[in-house]
Amino acid sequence: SQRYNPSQVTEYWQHVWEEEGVYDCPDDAADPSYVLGMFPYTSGALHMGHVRNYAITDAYARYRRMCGDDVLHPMGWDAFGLPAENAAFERDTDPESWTRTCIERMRDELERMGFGYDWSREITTCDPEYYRWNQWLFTKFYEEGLVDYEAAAVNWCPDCETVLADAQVNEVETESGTTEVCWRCETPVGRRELDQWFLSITDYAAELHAGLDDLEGWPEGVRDIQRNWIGRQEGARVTFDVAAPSGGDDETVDVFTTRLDTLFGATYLSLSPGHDLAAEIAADDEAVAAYVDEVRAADPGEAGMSGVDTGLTATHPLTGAEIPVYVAAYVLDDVGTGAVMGVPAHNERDHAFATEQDLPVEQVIEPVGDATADLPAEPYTGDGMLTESGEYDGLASAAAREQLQAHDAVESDVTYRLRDWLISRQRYWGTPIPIVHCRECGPVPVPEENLPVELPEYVQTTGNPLAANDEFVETTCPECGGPAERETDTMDTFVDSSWYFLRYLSPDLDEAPFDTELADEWLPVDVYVGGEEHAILHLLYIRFFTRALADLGLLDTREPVERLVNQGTVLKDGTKMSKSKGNAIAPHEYGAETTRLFVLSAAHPRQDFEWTVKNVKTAYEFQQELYGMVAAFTESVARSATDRSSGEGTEPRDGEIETRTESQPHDAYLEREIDRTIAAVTTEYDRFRFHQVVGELRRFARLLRRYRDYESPYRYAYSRALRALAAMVAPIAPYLGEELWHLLGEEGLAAGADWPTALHDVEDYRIERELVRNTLDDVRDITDVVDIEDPDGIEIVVAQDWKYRAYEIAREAADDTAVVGQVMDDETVRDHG
Ligand code: ANZ
Ligand code: ZN
Repeated sequence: SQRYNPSQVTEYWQHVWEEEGVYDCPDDAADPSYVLGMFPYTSGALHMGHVRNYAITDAYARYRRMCGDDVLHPMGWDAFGLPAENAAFERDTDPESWTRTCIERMRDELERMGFGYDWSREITTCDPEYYRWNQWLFTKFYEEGLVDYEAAAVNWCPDCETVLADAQVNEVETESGTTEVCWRCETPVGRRELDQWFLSITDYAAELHAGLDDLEGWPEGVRDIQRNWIGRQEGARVTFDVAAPSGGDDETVDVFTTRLDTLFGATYLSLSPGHDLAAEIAADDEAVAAYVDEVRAADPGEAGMSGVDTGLTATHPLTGAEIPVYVAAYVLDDVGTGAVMGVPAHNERDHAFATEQDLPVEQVIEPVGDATADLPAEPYTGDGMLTESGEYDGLASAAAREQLQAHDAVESDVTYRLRDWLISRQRYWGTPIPIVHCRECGPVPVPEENLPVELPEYVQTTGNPLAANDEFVETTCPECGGPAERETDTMDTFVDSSWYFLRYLSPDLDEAPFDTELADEWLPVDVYVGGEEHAILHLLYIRFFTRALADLGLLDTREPVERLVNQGTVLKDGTKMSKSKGNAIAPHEYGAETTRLFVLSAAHPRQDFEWTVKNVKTAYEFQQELYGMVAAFTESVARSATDRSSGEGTEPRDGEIETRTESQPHDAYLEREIDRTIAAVTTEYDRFRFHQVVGELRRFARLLRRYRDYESPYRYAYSRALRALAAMVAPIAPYLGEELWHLLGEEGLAAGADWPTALHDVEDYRIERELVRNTLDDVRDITDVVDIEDPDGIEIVVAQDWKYRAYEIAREAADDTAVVGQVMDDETVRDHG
């Protein structure tokens, strides 16, 4: 029989599709459908993770296109970043040349995989035409007050010689406890004090948090990760009076607490080293000044439970007691109010600090129920019943938190764990931050007409090549015209990817980063597919940017993505497939289409799966099977036509099939099965369950084969079935689909074929299908549908209409060919009614 030769057809169809521009997306779309995969970092090679990611979006885009939508399925390059600088360094080239080479290679690989993109919309973040808009947006954000320039103790990677965002610091377990390391090179992270640029994502903390509840199209897991990252905490703000330091005015200090019920147990107050009052005290107190400096210079964790007594006292707002005021490193500058009330009896850190500093531990919460306390040796951190708390004694913690809010010194408050986004990077290969530092005017944004600030040619240095480039640095102030210096920090590359999905809409627009009207038409992105590792950084930043852009009046939408799909990992030999582990398989090793088919049929997109050659082979054979079926059919049709005209008989030959032109009663069953399969496959595509699509198609092919072997098929129904099969497999295996379509005498599947439709109402079949699926495990239970006894073989008693379905069930349950005979035998069926 005929063999399908994938490598021969791929190039041909690739060419045809390109000629016909089947992936071009019109601007004025009647039914816009925006299908997006996270654009790749330009590392130089496509890996199996990319292939899986893009196979998912491509299948879905093709499916929606066949359903009649105008589908936008674009691709671009996340092209800035440190690895290109490192690669350039190692290869003695420059980041730009390296990146361009990588892009060429990767685009070629994507095309050879048969992924259908509208390449006219390709974007590359290292193009000045792109990053100019990063700079433009930065200056708009600056005008809106969404940009801060602050001295900050920052995470510093000594190996990458750059600042790291909080989310780029990973905690790893070592023998000496947990260590914070760089996410990229795993070097232990140090601390530095530098002037840094921040984007005020915290302005949106409340909205970003609340919005998660409505993101029903996002996996619950990702929403939870974002919720935790934003870290909303309900609590209270308590105001303490502090006696004036050295003759000044009296002060108040606000603390934020989640445990207002422990207020009576506060035995000291502690300020962070960056607190305003700490600075004020340090001005006159050498010991405090020395301590603050020491902490600022220290690496994270190094300061431990150190602290310094300021000699001042604060007045407890309820008891009137005077309690000491400390400055302590464990109190963080940018959390809550930067000050805490110390409750050693009920908080771990306060307990540790009190132990170190010899401060009193006063229990004010009694455990209730089974809980026990071991005070003062250990803090009791649970809720309980109040004691030693005056009129609040005997109250439960929750009730006390509520009632204490009524006090004048207390105000209910909410804080967020989320920090502002540090975007400064001391590296070359990124978007230059468009700021000029003037001695007179301070930091001044580069005016719009002078954008982009282009990257100068690369010169290799240690540290930041921009800072070493005098020609780049030396400039004049846009405000006063005096001598000034250019900012040499570049932007975190996550800025580039925070709005790239908008640039695809109008990639060549010269007046603005994107066309607002088009954005309102196309957004939110209907489906966004990518790895789960982006749950916080990228996927939070796009939500922040979208809101900030909406507030700038550039967008209507406040949420960028309606539906999010996080694909699982491709494993090999039980571990993640990767180049560094030496277990990677190149995308083309087994042929583009076989790989796509296998990757999509292996598991639900969300799940991890194991790469096995056996299963790759199964995918390959499935292609052959479908091709063989269609080829045999079209040959036999052609043959019978010739035979008729030459007056010969119509005996079928080997591998060919005889067809009927007259319908018989049982052909209605096949018609129904075609409808049922279309309905099922449609549902599965809608749900991104491509593995179930393949499952349905396998089942369908099996049924067609049986139908064909049982009696010569009814030509009309059978060819309809094969056409539907070709159309339904096409989103997943586009070359094969197109080839089958062509064999069947049709034209241009990818270029505009409609999604197949059921001829009859299929609601019943859907119910039937659910029933069958739910009961296959225990087929004996569905006595109302099939009555099964089990002597040697299995006997199945079914109504006429159900016989093929019953066959399916029996086969899956027992895989016993004896059953087939029985079920297929109309006599048997009729005998049992
Ligand atoms: C008093 C108290 C008593 C607290 C108690 C807790 C337990 P968690 O603990 O993660 O839920 N806090 C507030 N601002 C801080 C800062 N700038 N640096 C370090 N710690 C700070 O976070 C809430 C608690 O973190 C707050 O509630 C506060 O300590 C501490 F039995 O106040 B608590
Ligand atoms: Zn100036």
